[in-house]
Amino acid sequence: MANNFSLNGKIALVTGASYGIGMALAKALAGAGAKIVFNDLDAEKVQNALKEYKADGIEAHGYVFNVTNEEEVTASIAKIEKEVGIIDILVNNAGIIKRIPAVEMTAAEFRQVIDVDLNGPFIMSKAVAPSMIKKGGGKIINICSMMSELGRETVSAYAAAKGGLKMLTKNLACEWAEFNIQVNGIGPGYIATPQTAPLRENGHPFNTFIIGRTPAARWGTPEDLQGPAVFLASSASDFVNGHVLYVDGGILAYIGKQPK
Ligand code: NAP
Ligand code: GCO
Repeated sequence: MANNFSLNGKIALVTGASYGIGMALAKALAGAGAKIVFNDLDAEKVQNALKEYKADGIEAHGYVFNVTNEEEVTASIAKIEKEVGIIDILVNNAGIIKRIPAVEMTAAEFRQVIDVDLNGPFIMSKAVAPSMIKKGGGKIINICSMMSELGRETVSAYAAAKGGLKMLTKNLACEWAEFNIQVNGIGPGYIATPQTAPLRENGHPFNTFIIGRTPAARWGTPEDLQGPAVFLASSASDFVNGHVLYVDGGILAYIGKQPK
């Protein structure tokens, strides 16, 4: 059974993995035997991340490109295939959020979030699929969100993007299953990373709110997502397709605590 979770001989590309959830997922896939490729927008962050991976005994391959730029993505995937090899596992992790009331959000700000969080995963998936098909299969994991299922004030663009990413996951799963490509999602709950730092720090009321709204009564950590990622990246999930695996401490199962 352990072999079913092995990623020995596989090449995994994790987008936006110079820190945060992406780095944790990359480290998990490396721990299961995968060779790690990652990207970021910023060359210095890539260099710093390479040192951090190396300190963990991981000889990662870092690239600088923007997941929303189809030309950059196409050229970078070709470079990766030449320098490292064909990508077996793609984790579409790179993402942004803008917390702005809808009435104040500009169309340009809305488009920017959609571009990174929804168009980016499409562009990346479209770029790696041809080689996966030639190779006989692959795994694509899209990092969705509680906002793939729920809304809240100020995150209209992000919720629209992550809701769309859930449906993109299901659609690509249907379209590429015949090529033995499994496309699934991970839907993290509220995870302690730089992206959520503004919600956790300086006594922000959201911190208490989310702990009360989570049956596990804590913020998640990037490490909480590592096992689910290895599962969806491995042959243990070869008959799982079009599924979003929520790793949320029970948030989506919970109506909320009865006031005392
Ligand atoms: P984060 O700390 O903000 O890290 C995001 C990463 O994506 C950074 O490395 C960032 O690089 C990179 N990135 C952003 N735009 C990019 C682009 N256009 N091209 C390439 N890389 C880009 O976020 P996180 O908390 O680790 O979240 C990672 C993913 O999980 C996101 O998709 C997020 O929506 C999702 N998620 C997070 C939570 C949570 O509670 N934290 C929960 C559910 C889902 P730069 O630093 O150079 O900008
Ligand atoms: C927010 C948070 C969330 C998390 C995550 C929850 O402002 O509500 O940033 O959206 O990032 O997506 O699953």
